[in-house]
Amino acid sequence: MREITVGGAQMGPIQKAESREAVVARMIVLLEAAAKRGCDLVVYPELTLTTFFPRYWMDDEAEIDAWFEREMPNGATKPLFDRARELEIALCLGYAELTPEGDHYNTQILTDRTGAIVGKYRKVHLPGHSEYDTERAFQHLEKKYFLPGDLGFPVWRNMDAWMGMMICNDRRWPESWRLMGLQGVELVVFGYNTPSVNSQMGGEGLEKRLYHSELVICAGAYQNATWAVAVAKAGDEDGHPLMGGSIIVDPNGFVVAKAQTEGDELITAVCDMDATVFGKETIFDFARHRRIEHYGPITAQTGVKTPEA
Ligand code: CDV
Repeated sequence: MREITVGGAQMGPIQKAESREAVVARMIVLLEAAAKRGCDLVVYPELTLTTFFPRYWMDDEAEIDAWFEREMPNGATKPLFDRARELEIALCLGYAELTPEGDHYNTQILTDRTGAIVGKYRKVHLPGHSEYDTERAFQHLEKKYFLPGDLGFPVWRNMDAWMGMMICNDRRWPESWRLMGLQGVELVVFGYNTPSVNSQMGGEGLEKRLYHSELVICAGAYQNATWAVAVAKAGDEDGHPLMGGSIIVDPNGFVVAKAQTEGDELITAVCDMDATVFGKETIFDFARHRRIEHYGPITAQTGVKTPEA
């Protein structure tokens, strides 16, 4: 058995005025709880350190850049990294990254148990729009504030397991999962900020939004015989509700732990990496069963082309 005890550290709302230091203090409370429950790895949400700022239209470059981190760890997050190192707990957390070249990404990092960063992922599937959209109930400006990720979907050897990362909207795309599945991924970790309301269809309802999230995570985990840890930032951020529903899913696609609140809440599960082996060697033995001669359009085209087009 190769057991890793994983903690999903769901974060409650972060208001626009809240400082990174205050958020990090909350993250450390969850980290301490994770230590008590024997966690080896703790996963935090997408853009953990701030409110979900892509809902706000901003033109001023300095105002935009204030939401971004120029290095990781930095002054605000050092206490988290220090405490994690003392507790020998690996971390995964998302943040807005501003590179020395001036590029902006929606980023997530993975550390080992010594606090060293072993992996970095930049969100590939950016949802939303780049221009102000008068038709929406609220804005979702990820395409304005971030570049699409340029690092692909790698996996990393960490704690004797193959780990991969994605961020939020990536979970809805089977391609994200498969690219890591093709590298033998055993544990996929990610955070999300999903509004409780569909900005383009107010009547959709929270239940359906939670269902779709769980559906794609369970399917991705099953179809690639991998564990998955999905962690929300949830609750009401300055009048903008985000859904909770953080889950840990096993390689058979079953939910083994689920958050019950929309606040700071730790979910945990003991995940045996060897539980991925059966699926990988039987129904999802890719080498034996995949038929790549039919898959060309998946990388050759983006939009739909009906046969008569
Ligand atoms: N932060 C996100 O990527 N949110 C999207 C919303 C906009 C649908 C998501 O897929 O949850």
